[in-house]
Amino acid sequence: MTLQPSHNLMNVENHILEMQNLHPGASGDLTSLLGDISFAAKIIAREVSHAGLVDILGATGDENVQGEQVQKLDEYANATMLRCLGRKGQVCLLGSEELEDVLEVDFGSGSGKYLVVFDPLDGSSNIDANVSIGTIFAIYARVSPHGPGQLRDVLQSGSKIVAAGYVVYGSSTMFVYTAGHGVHGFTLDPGIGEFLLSHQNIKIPFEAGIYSVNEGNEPRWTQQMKEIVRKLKYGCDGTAGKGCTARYIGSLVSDFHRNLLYGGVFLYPATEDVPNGKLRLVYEAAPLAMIAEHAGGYASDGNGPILDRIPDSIHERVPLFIGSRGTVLWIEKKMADPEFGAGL
Ligand code: P6P
Repeated sequence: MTLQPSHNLMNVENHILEMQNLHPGASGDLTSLLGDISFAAKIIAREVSHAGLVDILGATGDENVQGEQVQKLDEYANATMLRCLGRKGQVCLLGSEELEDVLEVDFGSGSGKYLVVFDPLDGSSNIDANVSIGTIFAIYARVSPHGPGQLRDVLQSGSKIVAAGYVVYGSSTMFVYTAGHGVHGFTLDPGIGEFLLSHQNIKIPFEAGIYSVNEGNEPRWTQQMKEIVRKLKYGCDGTAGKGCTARYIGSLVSDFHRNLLYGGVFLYPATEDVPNGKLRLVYEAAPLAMIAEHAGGYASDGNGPILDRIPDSIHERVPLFIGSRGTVLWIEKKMADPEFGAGL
């Protein structure tokens, strides 16, 4: 009897190493950086798992650069990512959604060739209700010369992302990433402290069976957006019952992860009062767009690919339509049609 590959236990570190072997001459810096991120994820997962048991729930009373209440777990996750990343000189810059400015990193070597941008704990307003939350990250190669990183290293389009991923702290903790060779998911076994390969080469269904949007914002949508969402409910041919089912957790990583596995589309449109949408291009939309596209999906700002957008600032917000390729392309096409929804 021969051992079948499917019987092999694969942890995330070994998987990343296998991905590195696809790049002869790779220095190993990206591999060790991804390993540092998965290490930070395990530490954050431990704190999230017993947040209700220690006095870490609730807000710190501070506000972050986004003007949002900083939850103690937010602070802990941010500090953990900063402490774990770039310890070995791989990094020239770190950018956190929780920090106003990027952090130049130069542990003396000044040669860090990568930078990491991350949202340390997205969906944190759900923490006290024990709703699943997540960490989002993306790794870029620097464009500035030797020395500490510079702002222009961050203001690159998502198409330049070298690796991206997220951690979802839910009924189980999962680490999902791509380094350009498929999207792969790992489930944390807390008993051994390892992320084990559980979802190899994830592919998102071409058409959405789920739509995720905050319908409470509907009164502030354009007529066109109202008609787009109506069509999603009734099926694109208008037949009631043939459309998508609604699922909205209010935690981007959780909504995205479910749609990635089952097929779905997440929408956060611009509204009259939030003309650029709510979600951040650098810290949320671009990393997830990289994942979506490498799983066969698509991400749009309503006009074109999220991955083509070059940020003007590190906290720039964008409308976001992400998930099943066929459905997101249909939304983009309808948004380009000035007649669509006009008669309502
Ligand atoms: P709304 C959480 O605060 C977050 O940034 C995302 O995780 C989530 O998708 C979105 O905001 C929810 O926003 O306006 O629907 O509560």
